[in-house]
Amino acid sequence: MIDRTFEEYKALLDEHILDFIPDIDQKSITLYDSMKYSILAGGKRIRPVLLLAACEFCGGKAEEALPYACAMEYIHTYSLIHDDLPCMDDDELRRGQPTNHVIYGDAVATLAGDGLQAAAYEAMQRDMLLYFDNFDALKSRVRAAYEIVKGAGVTGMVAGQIADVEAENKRCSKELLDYIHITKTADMIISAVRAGARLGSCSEQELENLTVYAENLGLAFQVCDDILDVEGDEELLGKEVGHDEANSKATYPALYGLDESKRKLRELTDAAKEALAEYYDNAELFVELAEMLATRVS
Ligand code: GRG
Repeated sequence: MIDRTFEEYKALLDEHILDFIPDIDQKSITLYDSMKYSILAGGKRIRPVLLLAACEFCGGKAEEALPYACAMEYIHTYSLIHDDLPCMDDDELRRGQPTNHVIYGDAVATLAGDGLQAAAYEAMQRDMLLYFDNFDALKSRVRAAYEIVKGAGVTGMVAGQIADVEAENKRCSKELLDYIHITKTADMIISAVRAGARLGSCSEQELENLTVYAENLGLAFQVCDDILDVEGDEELLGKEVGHDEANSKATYPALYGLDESKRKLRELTDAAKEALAEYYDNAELFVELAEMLATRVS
């Protein structure tokens, strides 16, 4: 049962966000500092909050899901650090702060991303080691970790990133655009929700409904990001805008125009909400989050 708000889950996450980074030797303190810099730079924490909420929605305890929620945020943060590098999107502003490589240089920023990714896997594996004598608890943790690793992996986020890089300055079909958006962005949102559901020992029906919600929310998230890159406020967003057009990126507004992109965003938001309609009194957080995203662009 979800009985906390988005802000309360975020506060719980923030309180523990550094707990699962291993104690680092003084000789590699620069690595720790650069990882910490981006982790504490002020992300919205949407993916880990979704994970914690999905866990409680299905009957689990958010506190027990923290290693997985933090792992999710470590992976997401690594992907942003790498995406901002000069060899990728070459961005100088992220979460309202100079990007990691602007502060620490390209080599350290690359390693900060690598370190965060490794810390994510270590956090989940270390937690699993604690449950060898409880097969049911171990099973849900192994399943949750698999959801996360798969969403972040070479058929998920990394596949989306390579397709995105290769689509730059080229004509992009609608089919390819959907592939990029689903893999690069939606898969991490789907994996957050599914991992949380697994940790809460979900029923098949709950998993199915939550998955449909997350598929629609994930795509809506990227369509919203595309629209904000055209008409968003740089100060409010904490990152540079106009980058997609300048880099000839494949985006919804570029292929469909702004009006049609906004119509699509509304359609996806409604479909996300509809997927959880039968849980009306327990799904408020999910519904509000979908609506909050859609209203960011209106
Ligand atoms: C480098 C393997 C690799 C992947 C990078 C995340 C990503 C893939 C690219 C970032 C490009 C981008 C802006 C995608 C749009 C969706 C997205 C991931 C936005 C950032 O997520 P938010 O808004 O960020 O949740 P905060 O900072 O709040 O965590």
